[in-house]
Order: sequence, then structure tokens, then C-alpha cells
Amino acid sequence: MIDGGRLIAGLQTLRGFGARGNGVVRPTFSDVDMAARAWLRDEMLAAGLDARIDGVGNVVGRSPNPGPALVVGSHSDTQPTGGWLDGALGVMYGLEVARALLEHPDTAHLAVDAVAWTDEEGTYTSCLGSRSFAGRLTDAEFDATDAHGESVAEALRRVGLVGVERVLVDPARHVGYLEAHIEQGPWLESAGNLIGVVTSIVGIRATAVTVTGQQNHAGTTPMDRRADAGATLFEFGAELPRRLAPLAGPTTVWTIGVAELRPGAESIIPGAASCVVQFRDPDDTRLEAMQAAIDDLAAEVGGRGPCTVRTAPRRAPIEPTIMDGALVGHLRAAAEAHAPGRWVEMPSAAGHDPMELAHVLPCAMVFIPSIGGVSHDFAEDSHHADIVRGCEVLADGVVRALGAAAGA
Ligand code: HGY
Ligand code: MN
Ligand code: MN
Repeated sequence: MIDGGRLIAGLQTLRGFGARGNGVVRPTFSDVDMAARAWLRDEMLAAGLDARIDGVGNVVGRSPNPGPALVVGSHSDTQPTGGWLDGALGVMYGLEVARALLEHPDTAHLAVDAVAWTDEEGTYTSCLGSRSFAGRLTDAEFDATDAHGESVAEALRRVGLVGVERVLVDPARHVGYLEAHIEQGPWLESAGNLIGVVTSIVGIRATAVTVTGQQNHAGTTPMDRRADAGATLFEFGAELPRRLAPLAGPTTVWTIGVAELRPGAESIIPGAASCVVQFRDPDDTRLEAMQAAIDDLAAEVGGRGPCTVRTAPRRAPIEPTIMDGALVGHLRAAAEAHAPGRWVEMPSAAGHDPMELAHVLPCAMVFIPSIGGVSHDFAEDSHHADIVRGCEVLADGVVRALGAAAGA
């Protein structure tokens, strides 16, 4: 049903917006991000969709057909060290499926609204675009800032989107959301599977740890008179695994991906230090226990002196998200049709836009294998045959789901 050559060519063109060797750097609201969104809007228009960039940068291509409609897409922004397929794969699948269905007489009546969300990766605040579409944005999000201190509100002004209407979910039209994504982990490839049908998305929490000591001369300050914020932060970091490992389940993960010593000079004892502990698990009760263990460790390390240690949520907790059973069933049938015996149901250890959209729409996801399980790295890649097959599975699942919706 889909045009594999057109799909791959489109992915290669999208890759060109912010290309860095094999990878891509296309942070939200950057010039290359906005250029990519303008290109996606024009591609959606050429495909026969009523497309526009909305007030938070979402690119929304509405099918000319009346509902019931499925929303199909992903995010087109990337991590600072991003791969060419994270997000982009699902965006180009949504465009290809919407276009291919309109091209074929037996599916030309079906409605697929294609989307490219803004800021799933959290350059400012994760899942900004899908949260807007779901009607869940609060004013606070417009104050969220990127690493350079620019707020969402200032960025929207800079890219000329202030006053542009935001597109919201239409409950009278939209019957669900489907997203395809690279797995970003090793499980499909290592088991020889070609397709993953996602059953749930992990819950994600992040805690900011802030250490306050006393800045001083690194040479003249005797060791017993220092309040070295860096040393205290490393003490916390070194003990963290011993506190979390006993609480961990089979898929629990945690990462300190951000750490800072201030003022950050070799001959100055850092007076301030901070890090972010991000932790994920399918079970919210376990995440709660991990949160308590992190807070307890911080209080204990701080209590030993001479520095103070505080913790605070880095963002609102993201609860585990269960995929919609009926949509999962359609994707299972499609997977069996196109990858018989070589597909598996699996949880997602990565966060995705259905974490927000599932509050307003039934959602489901499908994965294709990542080579070497690598992602969030320039080396991220997938085999072209897997890319094309994944789009065929998604298209088949869309047709099954819309057929069921029409018959409902
Ligand atoms: O971090 C995540 O899980 C997502 O890829 N942003
Ligand atoms: Mn990502
Ligand atoms: Mn992603």
C-alpha cells in the first residue's frame, strides 16, 4: 500500500535539516527545526492534507475526509545529540500513510490526520506539542526555558508563532492516535524480531539535587576547613546505586545525565553543585519508593555536613501509560500479516507523546528494530527494509482500526 522509496527519500530529506554526520541536531524552535516544519507542512499540503503549523509549532495535516479519523505521527525535534530516526520515523510514516490511503481507491475515503509534534525531547519542556493538542498545557509551560535561558514564550515570539491558533484534539472526529517509533533499545534485534507492538510506556520521574558549600581557593584552603560542594555531590552520586538497586525491578533504570560544578574552575573549590537523577519504571509504586530513597539519601549526605543538600522535582511526574487494547489488537493483526512469527508485544522504556495523548485519545505504538540498540546518539540507525516494513504494518493497522471505527 505504501511507497517505500518515497518514504526513505522523505526521511533522507528530513535528515538534512540539522544533519551532523550520521546524526541530526534539530532542537525545538531552532532555525533548522522551523525549516523542517515548513517543509513538512508543504509535503502534507502536496499530499492533499489541509496542513499548517499551529501556535506551539505542531505541524498538523488534516485529511479532507470526514471522521472517524486517526491521528498518526510523532515528533520532529531531536535530542542535542540526536539520531536521524528518533521521532522523524513516525512523522514520515504518518505522512506516507495519510498520502497512500488517499491515493488508493479502496482506502481513499479513510481519514488520517498527520502530525509532527513540538518538543517531545524536552529542549524546553517535554511533550510540549502533544500536551497542547490534548488541551493539557498550563501557563507554566510557557515559562519553561531551554539550556540558554530562553522561555517557550520568547521562542514562540522569535519564530513568529505568537497569536497563531493552536490545534486541539477534536473528540467528534478523532477516534485514536497511532505512533510508530524506533525501539531505541536492543530487544527486537537481539531476539530476531522485526516488529514490536507496544503494550505500555514507562513512568518517568526526575529529581534535581542541589548542593551548597563554600567557594574558596583550591590551594590555600586546608582540607578540614572546606565545604566542597563537588565532593558532596560525588558522595551522593557514588551511594545512589546502592540505595536504588534493592528497590529495582527487571526494567527499572536510573541515570544522572546532567551534573554541574560552579563556578567550574580547576583552582576553585566549587561552592555549588547540582545534578538531575532521572528514573523510570512501569510501576508507579516502585517509582514512589525510589523517589523516597533519593530524598532520604540527599538528607543523609547533607546531614553529615559541611554542605547542604536539597532535592526538588525537576518536572511533573509522568505516570505509566497503558496502550489501548483495541488499537493494540489491530497492530498485532497487522504485525502478524507483515512479519509472521517475528513480532512481539513489549513495553516502551522510552517516553513518547502518547504519555500525554492517552489522556484524551486511545493510543497505541509500533516499534521497528534499532541497529545495536543505539539511540540518542549520532550512530542511531535502522535497516531500510525494517523501515519500509514498519510503515506497511502501521498502514495496515490504520486501515483495520478505521474500518472497525466506521463499523462501530
Ligand atoms: O527520553 C525519552 O525517553 C524520549 O526519547 N525523549
Ligand atoms: Mn528521543
Ligand atoms: Mn522519540
